[in-house]
Order: sequence, then structure tokens, then C-alpha cells
Amino acid sequence: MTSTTWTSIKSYQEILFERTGKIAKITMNRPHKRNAFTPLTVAEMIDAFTHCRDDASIGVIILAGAGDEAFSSGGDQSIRGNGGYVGTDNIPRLNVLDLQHLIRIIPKPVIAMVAGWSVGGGNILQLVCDLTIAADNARFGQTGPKVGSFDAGYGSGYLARVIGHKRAKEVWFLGHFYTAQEAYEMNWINKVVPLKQLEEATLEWCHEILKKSPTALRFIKAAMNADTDGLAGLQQFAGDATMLFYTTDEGKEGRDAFNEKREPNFGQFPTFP
Ligand code: S0N
Repeated sequence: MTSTTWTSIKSYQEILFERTGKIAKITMNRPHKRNAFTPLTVAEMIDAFTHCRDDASIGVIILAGAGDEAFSSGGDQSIRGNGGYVGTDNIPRLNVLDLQHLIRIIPKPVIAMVAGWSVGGGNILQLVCDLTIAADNARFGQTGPKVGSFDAGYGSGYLARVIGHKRAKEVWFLGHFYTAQEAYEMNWINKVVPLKQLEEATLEWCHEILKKSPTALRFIKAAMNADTDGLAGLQQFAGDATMLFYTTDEGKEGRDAFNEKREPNFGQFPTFP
């Protein structure tokens, strides 16, 4: 087993944000509550993911929970108000939905590294990550209908895409917890490893991914999202295509011609089949 040195990128109250080389790690850091999230935890994760999105020196992102007991147990029920989770500003929020969306559109692979409980809204966070590697002590489940909540967005529709409709309904209707091995067999997660090897196995995949073309990975992620996210997914895919087009001589010719107050010469560019 190798040990990796992580360097802090930025200090927060409820998460850790670190990196090693081109790999960033965002860790929900409320182990006393099984890493249940508050509006602040979520706002801090949004800030850290946004940093990862903008920082070209980061190629892959790991999302984790502090300690071995839990990845996350979802929304912190002790601060659940009448219209969402209530932060120190007294405003009720469900900002975890914004975080789910950000994880989906960030044009870099995001890997959930799951030890222990992955429950409720916490489990939806691992679901929306691109890949999930779990320790053999991981347990997955949705408690919503038991605690008076539900996620009818990615938590239902996308879950059904991933594990099938019958299984997704079973997960939500019965509220059972599933072992890592069971989740693996349901195609809910990608890999199960012994707890002690969790970080090493996750980093191994990160290093493999970092050897691949970032643009190819970006388009593959966007294409799969376009298939599941409708017009919003297509918008992301289209944005990626535009970004790529801006780097071509053909794209630059349009910009340069406008700025130089001349007619563009697009005839010089080939029309491929
Ligand atoms: C995770 C469980 C199974 C772990 O059991 P274990 O190991 O026996 O530990 P406990 O003794 O139960 O817990 C240790 C301490 O942690 C506290 N705690 C655990 N989970 C939470 C939590 N979610 N909120 C607040 N505190 C939590 C315990 O209370 C205990 O503290 P002490 O020691 O002080 O007693 C088990 O803990 C468990 O079942 N937890 C609850 C899981 C749950 O129901 N989560 C909420 C599910 N709902 C959501 O996540 C909503 C998500 C959301 O935001 C959303 C998203 C989209 C659309 C809608 C919504 C929406 O809000 O509805």
C-alpha cells in the first residue's frame, strides 16, 4: 500500500479540498453526522467543484466522505425546515440539486470514493459522479419515503437509467440498504475493493484516466449526459463543441475578419465528408 501526500487547496468549514498532482479531492467532513450535508457543506462543495472546473491543471476529481463510516448520509435532518435545509442565514435551501447538476456538467471525470454509508441525498451524489469505487464496507440506499423526502430528479429518473426501473423502484419503495457487492451486481457502482485499498485503487484509476485525451473524455461525458439530460444535456454538449470550434483556424477566421473589418475567407477551409 502506498501513501499519498495531499496538499490543501483551500480551507473550508465543512469540507476538505486537497490535491495531489492533477488529482483534486473534495471530502465531506462531518463524520460525527455520517457526513450529512448542510446548505454550507453544499455551498462549499459547489465552490470547490467550480475551482476544479476552472483550474486547467486539475484533470480528475474525487468526491469522498471523511472517515471510514460514511460517504454521506444525505441532508442533515436536524436542520431541515419547512422548505428545505436551513443554514445560518435562516434561508431554507435544496442547493444539493445545483451541486448534482454541477457534477454532471463539469467537463472532467468525477469519481466517487465510497467507504461506509451512502444514503439518501448522499447516495444521489455518488450516483451522479461519473464513476464509483466502493470499499467492501459500503452500504447504499434511499431512505426518502421513510423520513418524508424524495428526489424525483436524478435520484429517480437517472437511477432508473443506471440500475433499471424495477430495481430503482425497489430501492425507493422498500428503503433497503445494499452491500457494495450487491450494488456492484446491480451496475450501481463500478468496483469494490477492500477498505484499506480504497484510496489506492481510486488513485490508480485517476492516473489511468489522466493518460487519456482530456478532450475525448470531455466529449464522451457530455454525449452521455446529452442522451440522458435532454435539451440541457445537449446545451452542454453544444457548448463543448463551440469551445473546440473556437480553437480552430476556421473559427478564428470569423473572429479575425470581424475585428479586421473585412469579409471572412471561409473558402480556404475543407468541407470534410
Ligand atoms: C446513515 C445511517 C444508516 C448510519 O447509521 P449508524 O451507523 O447506526 O449511525 P447513527 O448512530 O444513526 O448516526 C450517527 C450520528 O449521525 C447522525 N446522523 C446520521 N445521519 C444523519 C442525517 N442525515 N442528518 C442528521 N444527522 C444524521 C445521527 O443522528 C447520529 O447522531 P447522534 O450520535 O448525535 O445521535 C443512519 O444514520 C441513517 O439512517 N441516517 C439518516 C439517513 C437519512 O434519512 N438521510 C436523509 C435522506 N434525505 C435526504 O438526503 C434528502 C436529500 C435532499 O436534500 C433532497 C434532494 C433532492 C430533492 C429533495 C431532497 C429533500 O430534501 O427531500
